[in-house]
Amino acid sequence: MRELKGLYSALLGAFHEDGSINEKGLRQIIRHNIDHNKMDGLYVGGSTGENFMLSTDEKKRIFEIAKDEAKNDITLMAQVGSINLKESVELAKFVVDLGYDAISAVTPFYYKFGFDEVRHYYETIVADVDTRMVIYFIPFLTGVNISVDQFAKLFENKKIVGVKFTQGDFYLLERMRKAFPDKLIFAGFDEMLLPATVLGIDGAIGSTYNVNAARARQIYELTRANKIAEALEVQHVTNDLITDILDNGLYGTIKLLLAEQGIEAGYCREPMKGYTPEMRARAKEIYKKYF
Ligand code: NAY
Repeated sequence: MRELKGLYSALLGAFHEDGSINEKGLRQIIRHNIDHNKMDGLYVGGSTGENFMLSTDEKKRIFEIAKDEAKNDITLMAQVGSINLKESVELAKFVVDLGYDAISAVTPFYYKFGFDEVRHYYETIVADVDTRMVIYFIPFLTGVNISVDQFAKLFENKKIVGVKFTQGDFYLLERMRKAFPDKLIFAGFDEMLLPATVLGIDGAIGSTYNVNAARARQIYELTRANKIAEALEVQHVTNDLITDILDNGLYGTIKLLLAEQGIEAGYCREPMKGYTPEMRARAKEIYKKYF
């Protein structure tokens, strides 16, 4: 079984201006992450992949393209979560058949699901598939919070091996690390990679790693080697970059930065906005400043 620890790029979606999948661009982004960025893994179908705006067939096509392009060159984790539980079950089976190394699922969102419903959701997704599940915990977007005691209940299922922790609450992260030394914890906020690494994460999954992989690797490795002051210098530059990216529009700007490197990352899916001339110009400035 393949190791799941390490640094993953959250794979961007690549779309044509009309919103259809840009397969050529998607393949270029995947290769860039493997050959140039030297990532340990790819997180396919997450927020960064604009997954929640896609049809089931489009999600399947992206899972297929990623596996076809990456083959066994990199660890592949597929985000299959959806508030349509039947779709999640179908996607989980689909990616396991494709040979993905693990699955992940966002907590069910929009309705105020109780914990029993959240637990039923995860148990149902993993029931008929022989794979490892990483819970996608991102309360700032879903509104769903899970306590340490509730995580303990979810982790009773041996197929549920970890959590992608997109949360800035370091007290909770420390409590989780202490309570679950054998579960995998992946940090989900790139701007907090250093402190999360200090607390003993097993890896990280991020959107900005598509363009900022070398600095992310430095932060991760320097921190693990206890060279905190050096790691902090790199985190400072990284956070200047992330602040500029967030100000200009997160996924669109990452795509424009990839375009500066000759990668056809394309457009974002509507209702995410298109590119204004100002946004394109600002992305060029950001590229010159940091790369
Ligand atoms: C996902 O599913 O793609 C992720 O959650 C990856 C983690 C990213 N979170 C989101 C919501 O995009 O990399 C982070 C994030 O973009 C970055 O830290 C900037 O805030």
